[in-house]
Amino acid sequence: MSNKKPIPKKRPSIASPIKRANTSNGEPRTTNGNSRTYTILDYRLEKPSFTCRQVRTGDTVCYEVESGDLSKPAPPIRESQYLSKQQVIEIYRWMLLNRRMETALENLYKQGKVVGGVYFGLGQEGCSCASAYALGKDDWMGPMIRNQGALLVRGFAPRDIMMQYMAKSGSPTRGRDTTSHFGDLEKRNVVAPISMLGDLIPVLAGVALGARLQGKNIATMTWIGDGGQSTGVTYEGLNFAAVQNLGLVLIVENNLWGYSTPSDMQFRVKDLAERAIAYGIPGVIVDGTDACQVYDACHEACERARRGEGPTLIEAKMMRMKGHAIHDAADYVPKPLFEYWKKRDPITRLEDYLINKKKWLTADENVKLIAEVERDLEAEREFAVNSPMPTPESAVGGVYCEDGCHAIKPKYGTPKVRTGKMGPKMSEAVVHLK
Ligand SMILES: Cc1ncc(C[n+]2csc(CCOP(=O)(O)OP(=O)(O)O)c2C)c(N)n1
Ligand SMILES: [Mg+2]
Repeated sequence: MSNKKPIPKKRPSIASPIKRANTSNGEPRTTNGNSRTYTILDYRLEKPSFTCRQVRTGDTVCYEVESGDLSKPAPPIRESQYLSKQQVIEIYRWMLLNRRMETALENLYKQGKVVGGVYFGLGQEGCSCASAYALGKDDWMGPMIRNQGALLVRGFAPRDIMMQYMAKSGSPTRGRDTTSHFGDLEKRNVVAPISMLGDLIPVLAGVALGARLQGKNIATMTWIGDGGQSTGVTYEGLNFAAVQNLGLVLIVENNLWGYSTPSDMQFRVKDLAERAIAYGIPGVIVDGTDACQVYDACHEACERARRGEGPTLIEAKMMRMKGHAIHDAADYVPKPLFEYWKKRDPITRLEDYLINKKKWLTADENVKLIAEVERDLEAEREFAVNSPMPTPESAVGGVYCEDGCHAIKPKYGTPKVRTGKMGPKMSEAVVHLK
C-alpha cells in the first residue's frame, strides 16, 4: 500500500480541513524528535526575491537593489475561490474610485485647499479595498492612513474623506481633525485610525472581546505596516488576541518601506507572516497587488473569526508607490523598484483580467464604468470644495461630553459576565462564552 497522501482537489485554505490537519491553528507538525516544521500558506503566483542594500558615499546614504531579477513580467491574477463575477467587478470599481479620489486629493493639496498633509495608497488599492470587502455588516475595522479604499468600501462617501482633508464643517469630525482621523462607531463599525503605530491592534482585539461578551463572535480587521509591526504594542495586541482566541484579522501591509527605511533594514525574517508561528496562529502570505488573493485570504480569516477560532495574520506584499506623504519625493527609493512594481499595478492587472482573461467586461463597458466613476467623483469633489468651513464659534462646542451624547449601547446583546466572589472576572467570562 502506498503511503502517499492523496492530492487535494481544492487548494488548501486557512479554513479548510486540509490546512487544519497541517498547521491552521499555528500548531507544529513534528517531523522528528529534534525538530519541528511549521507551514505558512502562500497564495502568491510570483515570489519576488530582491534585496536592498545601503550604500554610503561620504555623508550621503542611498539604497541600491542588490540582487534579483527585476525584468520579469507581472504574474496573472489568481482565480478567486469565492468571488462572483459581479463581486470582482465591484471590487475593481472601488479600486478605481480609491485611486481617482487620491488623485483629486493631490490636486486639492496643490491648490492649497487641504489642511495638513495627504497620504496615498497608490499601488495598495487592491489590498485596501478587497480586504474591507471581506467584512460583514456586524464586523468591525480600524483603518490606517493608506486605507482610504477600505473607508469607501465600508460606506464613507468620497465627499466625507475630501471634506475631512479640507477640514470642512460637514466633514466627519466637523473640521476638528484632518487626514483620515475619523470613524463611525454607530453605523459603519469603524474605529478611527490611531497615529501611534500598532495601537489599533489591541483596540480591535478589544472590540472582538466586547462582542464576544455580548454573545457574538465577529471579525475585526486592522492593518499595520512593515515598519509599524516592529512596535511593542503590535506584539501585545496580537498576543492578547491569540490567547483569548479573538477574531482579529491583522493585515501586515509590507510595502517595502517604512518612511525611508527599507524593509531589509527593518526585520530579519524572510516573510513577516512567519511571525504568526510565534503567536501560535495561522500566517498567510498574499500578493497585495492581487485583489482576488487578498479577498480570499481575508474571507477565510473572517470566517475563522466568526466561528470563534481566533486571529489570523495576513502579510500582503506590495510597494508604496509614492513617498510617505505628499511632502516626501521618495528620492531614496531605487528607481528600478518603481518600474518593477508599476508593471504589477493592481488596477491595470485586474482590468486586464476582467476584460481579456475572463471576458467579464467588454472594453466598452470598461470605458463606461471608468467614466461613471469619474463623473461620480467629480460631483463629490464639487460638493466638498463648495461646502463651508466651520464657524469660529463652533470650536467651543462638542469638546466635552454633554449629558447622554455618547451613550454606548451594547450592539449584539446584553453582556454575559459571570461574577465570582471577587467580582466580575474577565478570563472566566471569555472562557465560558466561547
Ligand atoms: C509608534 C510610532 N512610531 C513612529 C511613528 C511615526 N511614523 C508614522 S508613519 C511611519 C512609517 C510607517 O511605516 P510602515 O509601518 O511601513 O507603514 P507605511 O507608511 O509604509 O504604510 C512612522 C515612522 C508613529 N506614528 N508611531
Ligand atoms: Mg511600509
